[in-house]
Amino acid sequence: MLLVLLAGLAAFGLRGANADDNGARLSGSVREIPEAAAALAAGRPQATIVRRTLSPAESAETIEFEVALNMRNFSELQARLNRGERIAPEEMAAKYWPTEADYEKVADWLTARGFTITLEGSDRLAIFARGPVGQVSRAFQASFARVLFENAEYTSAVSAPSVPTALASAILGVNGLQPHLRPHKHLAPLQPASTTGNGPPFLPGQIAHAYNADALAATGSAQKIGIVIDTFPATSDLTSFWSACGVSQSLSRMEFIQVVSGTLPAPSGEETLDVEWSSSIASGGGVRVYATKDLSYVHIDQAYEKIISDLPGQPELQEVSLSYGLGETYAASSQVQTDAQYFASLASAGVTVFVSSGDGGSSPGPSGHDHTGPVQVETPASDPNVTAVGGTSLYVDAGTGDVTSETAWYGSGGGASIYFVRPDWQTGPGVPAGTMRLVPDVAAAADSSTGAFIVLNGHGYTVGGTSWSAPTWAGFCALINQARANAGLSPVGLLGPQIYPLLGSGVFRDILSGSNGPGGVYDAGAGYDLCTGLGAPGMAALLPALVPPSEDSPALPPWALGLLALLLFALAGISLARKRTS
Ligand SMILES: [Ca+2]
Repeated sequence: MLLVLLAGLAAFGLRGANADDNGARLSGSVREIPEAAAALAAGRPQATIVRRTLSPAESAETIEFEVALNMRNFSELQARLNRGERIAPEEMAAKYWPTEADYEKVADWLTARGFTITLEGSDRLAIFARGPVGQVSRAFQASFARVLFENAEYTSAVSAPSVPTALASAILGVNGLQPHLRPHKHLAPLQPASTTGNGPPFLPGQIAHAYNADALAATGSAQKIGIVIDTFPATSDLTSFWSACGVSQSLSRMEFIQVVSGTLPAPSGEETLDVEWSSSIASGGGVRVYATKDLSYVHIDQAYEKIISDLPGQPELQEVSLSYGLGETYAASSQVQTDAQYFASLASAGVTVFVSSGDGGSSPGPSGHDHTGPVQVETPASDPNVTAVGGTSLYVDAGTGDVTSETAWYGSGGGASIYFVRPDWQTGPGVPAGTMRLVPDVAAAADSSTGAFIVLNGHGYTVGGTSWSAPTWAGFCALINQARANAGLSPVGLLGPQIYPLLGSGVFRDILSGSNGPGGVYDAGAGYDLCTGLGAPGMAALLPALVPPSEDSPALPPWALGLLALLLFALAGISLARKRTS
């Protein structure tokens, strides 16, 4: 009986595989990869095909992939997000997230092709699955080859996948078929260092002073900053850092969520910088680290899924900091669009996402750490539903710690997106003409030569990169959101529509000089610029500007209202007494 059943299933599987007409080609799911000779002729470092035929062992290797589904009414959703609207998960499910019917149809097809579904998102944005390379190649009718990229070899698709025509309208793309395409960390190399007086390597208190945040009452209390990165920092490094920097923070407020199973890599700097700095700028708040084991897009997207599904139970999680990216011209368009659906979903929930703009200036190469690429911005910083954070070179007075000069850092990523149209809120003095989304939105200290102090593996280091400015901004946002909560306001949410109207009002330190060179094509200048955005924060002015008096909240503080009530009561009593005596 069992054998008959198995034979029947096998026959069904075989018939199904042969019957698929895969009439819908998903060209945006992969990027073309030239043969080695053609790449050499093109003269730019990029991925190349080294061998077209896979060994049996390579074909049998497991590959993880993600079938992303199309959201509905996306332009309507984007228009609402641009107006700063919040949308409840129930409405997202009813109007915008993919339908259950589409989801089931695609999931059934994957299961019938023999794939193991590894994660199903509550938002139905993607189905994560895995299977042997040979099986993926047959099901999606895509060719795989050995590909060389950044001194490592990968098994990657070299032709676009296709799916049955009946599924075409449901599917945005199949991501993960080119595992050599992955973002890089925005971290400049580490140099041994110890703490000093005012000046590099900077400590969180010195940066708070430089950005006028040191006299604020808010500490980020009842806020949690989400960090997505491949691994966890060592808790002993966190406590050593807080101690060395005089920061009052506690491990009890640090939460470590392993998104992808397996052995996590050892801490290497990025995870440590992100957590040490966000937890110190907002020393009264918590941090939730989502570890993805590596920076493959399929795993990073699983972290976004996890955050979105966590939100109903984690109302304090209102800021997210991401310190990685990849040049837009290197990325597959379906991956960029898939991530756009995640960022729109996070914005709909009022989560402010900060993304480092990159360390390769106006022309990041494949590694992201030099200026060898074409003029381009990086994804996901270019997404209109995140706040792109650029970098500056910061100099302070050794005695007072007051800022003496702040200029654009030559590594600061900036320019115009090739994927995203410009949101209507991105306007103001200095914003150049054009129709595409501009990067960055804001900036903070990032230059590694005027860098940040961190403790890694028990030792002190100086680091830099926009990986520093992004968690700094996430910490500042936690202060803003705490102040908003105290005033009875919802979290600030998507920052763009809130901060561009403030351009020219003095709440930002306008960065006037420097460029994102060497060879950089943009210069800093008056107002908005493509190196530092609106500028660096002046928190003592920015925070109140983002905490307006609400219509619901009383115009007088509670003690004044109490006094007023007592006074009225007393007057009423006097009036009553007069009536009685008259
Ligand atoms: Ca400027």
